[in-house]
Amino acid sequence: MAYFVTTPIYYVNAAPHLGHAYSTIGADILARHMRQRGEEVFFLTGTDEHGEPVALAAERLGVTPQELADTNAQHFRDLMPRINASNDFFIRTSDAGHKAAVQSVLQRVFDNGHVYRGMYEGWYCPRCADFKTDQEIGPGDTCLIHGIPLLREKEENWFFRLSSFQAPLEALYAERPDFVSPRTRFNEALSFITGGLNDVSLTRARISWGIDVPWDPEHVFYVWFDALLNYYTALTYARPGEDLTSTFWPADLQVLGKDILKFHAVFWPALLMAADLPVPRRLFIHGYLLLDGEKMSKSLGNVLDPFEVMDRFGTDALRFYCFREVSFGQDGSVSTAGFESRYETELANEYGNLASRTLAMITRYREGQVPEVEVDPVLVPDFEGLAAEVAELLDRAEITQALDRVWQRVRRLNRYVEESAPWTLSKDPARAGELDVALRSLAEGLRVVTVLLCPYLPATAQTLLAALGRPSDSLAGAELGAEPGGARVERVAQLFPKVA
Ligand code: ME8
Repeated sequence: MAYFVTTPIYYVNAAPHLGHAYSTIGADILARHMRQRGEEVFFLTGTDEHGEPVALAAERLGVTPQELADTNAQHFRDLMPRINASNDFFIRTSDAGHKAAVQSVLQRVFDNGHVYRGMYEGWYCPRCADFKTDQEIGPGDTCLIHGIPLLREKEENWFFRLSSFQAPLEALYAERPDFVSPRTRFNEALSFITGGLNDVSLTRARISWGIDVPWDPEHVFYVWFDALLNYYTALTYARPGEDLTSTFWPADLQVLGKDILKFHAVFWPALLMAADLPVPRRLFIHGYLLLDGEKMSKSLGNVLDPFEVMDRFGTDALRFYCFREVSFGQDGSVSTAGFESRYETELANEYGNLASRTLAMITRYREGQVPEVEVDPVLVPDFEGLAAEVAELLDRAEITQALDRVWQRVRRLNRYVEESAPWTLSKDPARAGELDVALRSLAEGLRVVTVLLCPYLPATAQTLLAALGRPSDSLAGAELGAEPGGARVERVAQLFPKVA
């Protein structure tokens, strides 16, 4: 089956920070898991380059918007291999293919009668690139997200008839209770819709950094419509000569932060309906990573540099930490101290030691060969149904819960090492059979948890599966006893060495 997963496309008004890495790693974990299940995956990420947020930042720096976009798009592109994101394409909204597809989809929206000319007057946040409704205005006419004064704008624009999609959107939410999750976000989006929808500006006349409106050369498209369409347009040109929309549209899962809920859960499905296109299957809305209790953001300047974190702890540790520490879907605090503590107690001591002890004992007591015996029945119930449970959780993008289920088994295996005490068994030749069972069970248990950890810790897991002599990462093999004994193992260097 085809599986299409997306991240937001990030503004190129500044360099990437941990918040961007977070969304991307979340989507990557799901993409990798689906590949393990044998699905045909397309994983998309990229950059949002038009509109006021980028134009203003370029002006402040004294460069052209295109120059700023080129520099920062490259930083985002560089982030992807550094976080080991397995994206199949990286879209830039300044790509010619994107521009052409945006013009054609929005021309269809126009031809379908969902666009009219009108006067906009109201409050606008240039950082959000958003026209604010009354509920979205803070004290003293400020932006609730950025805390900056809102601008009073009055301009003649082309409008999108969002109001006429109120009933279709209500029907969508009634028919598809899992369209948006977690549930709180579903309710929030639905109450925005039932509260009454106003028409929204589709174009801007005052800004030139954008995609030209085909039916009016004085206007460019409002950046949000240009940006939202990336999820669809990418499929039209990512593989030259191929139209991937027939295989991958509608998207199976769109991952995004709660700051952009309204655009994705309200504007986006309405826009697709207006263009006669199917709406995505699910949106998963995650929370904010907080630093010192505040949202980490470029405008607040309190960002944790993911490159620095990875230099110290490694990419896998960053991937693990973000989803272990903060439940995906909720807000949660991250800190350097938190990184250090989880790295040491969980990655190095619980998982790393389990791996090195298992490999060392097989090397020492059985000359590097996993005994060809059955797995200890005492462990079987503890692993029963685990892979199916993980798959079911990840179908719902419950990344933290799935990881927790696997980690419980890492801990179970550590207890098993203590219970079976292979070092004692090894001293008594009469207990060689028991030692065989213990070593085989540890190797097999370690293999199963490692297959399930592949999406989270791709590099470490691959190294370890190879060291266990069973390199396949297929989810079908994530059952205790799915692989026979007899593999030759190799010792590996410490997986999570001490951090200076
Ligand atoms: O909004 N915690 O781009 P953006 C968690 N271009 N996630 C965070 C985060 C944090 N502290 N900070 C940022 C835009 N993010 C638009 C999107 S999509 C068609 C256009 C993540 O660069 C999170 O996914 O401001 C959030 O939704 C996104 O970055 C916003 O990135």
